[in-house]
Amino acid sequence: MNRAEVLTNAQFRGFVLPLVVLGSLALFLATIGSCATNDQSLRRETLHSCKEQTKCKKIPVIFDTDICDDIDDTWALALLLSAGEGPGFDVKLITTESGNTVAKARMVAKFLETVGRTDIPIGIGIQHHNGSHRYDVWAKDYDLSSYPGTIYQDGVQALIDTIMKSQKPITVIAIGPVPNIAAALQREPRIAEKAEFIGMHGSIRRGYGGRPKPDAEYNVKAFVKELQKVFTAPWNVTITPLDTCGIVQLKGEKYQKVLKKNNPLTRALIENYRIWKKQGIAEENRDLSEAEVNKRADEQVNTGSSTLFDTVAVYLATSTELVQMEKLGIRVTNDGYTIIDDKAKTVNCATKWKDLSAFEDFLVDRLTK
Ligand SMILES: [Ca+2]
Repeated sequence: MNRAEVLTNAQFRGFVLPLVVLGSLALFLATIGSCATNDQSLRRETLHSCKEQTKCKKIPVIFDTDICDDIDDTWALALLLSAGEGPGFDVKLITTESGNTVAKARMVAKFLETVGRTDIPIGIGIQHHNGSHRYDVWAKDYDLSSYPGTIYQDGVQALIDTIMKSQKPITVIAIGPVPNIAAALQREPRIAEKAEFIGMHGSIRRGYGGRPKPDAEYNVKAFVKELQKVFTAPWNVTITPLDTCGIVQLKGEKYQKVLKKNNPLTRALIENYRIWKKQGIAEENRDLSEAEVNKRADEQVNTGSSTLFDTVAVYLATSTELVQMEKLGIRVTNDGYTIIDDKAKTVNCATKWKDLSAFEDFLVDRLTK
């Protein structure tokens, strides 16, 4: 007869039960504590070190994109949806940013349907006009009402609700100007307590193309007041400024692997890249024949990628291993610069690559799995 069997009911209630209750309470508090911890980087490192995808917990994210202007958003979206080695994402919502956000939602919807991910809801962001964008022609005939998943007409409210209703902290990956996120913070400031922000924003010591002077980076300059609001909100802010994201480009064998992969994801990606490239060449050379535009676009599309700024923000949601991070006070100036200022709120900045080549490998592996 073991010890448990000789305990009477009274002994159980008086002695064991309180212990069980206390133990459960301790476990509950520990769980709450670990969920509430703001040390998202620890969470990311843990996830990054997990080699077997099936054993990894997916990172809950909201992806806020100004897709349809520069093509790097589509690369970032493809990376987000890719299922290669390492941790994956639990994409709770994709919101469209700035300009014609309805056209951008059509693009996202068609892309998600093409790759079989209509489980992901789409939120239409604040609309600034109903004109066209550089490569929205890819989804021009897509009927948004035919999207099998959920479309939220009010993307800002969808963003708030997704964060507020989530059991776990949400990572907001923002790869464009941030009017939606600023509006969400204005409408429901408590989202900052339940989320962290990772963005492709700014230029600390280097500008476009790695030049040794900062630039007023587009995602900042386009909506300065909104970014000031987002950076000063009481949440963890991490960015890849031009210093790191501005020098990412795939060429040679690495690029050829993606180009030749020919699965639904890479096909949709390269189709968009070709349209974007043709549109750009045609706009810059109005006298060129269509045949010549196509020839030049094909040559470039067959050779390498453009600068893939936004992909680095997606990477930072999984790990910071390949970059040098600095905690810097960052002030967003009214003319769109991100200046180091010790009195400003601290931002985690990826200011240098430790291993850019390894990041390129990560990107290629993920996209071609
Ligand atoms: Ca973008």
